[in-house]
Amino acid sequence: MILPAERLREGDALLVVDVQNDFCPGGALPIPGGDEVVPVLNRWIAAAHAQGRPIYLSRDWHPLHHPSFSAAGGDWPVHCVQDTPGAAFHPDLLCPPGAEVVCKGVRFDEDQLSAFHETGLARQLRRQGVRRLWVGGLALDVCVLRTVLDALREGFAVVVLARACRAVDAKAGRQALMEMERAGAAVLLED
Ligand code: VGL
Ligand code: ZN
Repeated sequence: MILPAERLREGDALLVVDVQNDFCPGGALPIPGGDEVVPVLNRWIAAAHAQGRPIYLSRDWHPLHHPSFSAAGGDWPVHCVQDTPGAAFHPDLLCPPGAEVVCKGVRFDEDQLSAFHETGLARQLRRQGVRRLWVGGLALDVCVLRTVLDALREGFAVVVLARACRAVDAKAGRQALMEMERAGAAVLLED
């Protein structure tokens, strides 16, 4: 087994997507096995922190009236409302000092499924000299997919930590992995 610390290099950063209570079992929009990504991601977070690599944690951070909610004609139940327990990161997720939080889904007029969608993240990463992103989190077939495709479009190399992701829909999750690979991402199946 190759440890996370042996893989992260200069120019690498870790991006953890939406590991929040509402996306875990018992939450408002539970993803099967969503909480199982936490111990896997914690190993990567600890390694990145120990090596001084940048760590970014995105969070879905919706206003109370958000266009993605079904009451407004959107696809989803009410979830990840700002400052509610459901919007908090999973309590076991490591959030080391220096980790940056990226808020997404804050707009009143449209959803932001990608952590890059009008958040300024690409520019910030370039400013820090980041060239490659290691990405895991929730949900594989929704926000991880959109985030990874945007990262590739922005010119970053991407490694998807498949074991650190779970999908809303298992079949869509497998398709998402193939789509990200086709777009140029590497998919890491072990660790
Ligand atoms: C997400 C559905 C709605 C996600 C966010 O983080 O994957 N999914 N909002
Ligand atoms: Zn959302």
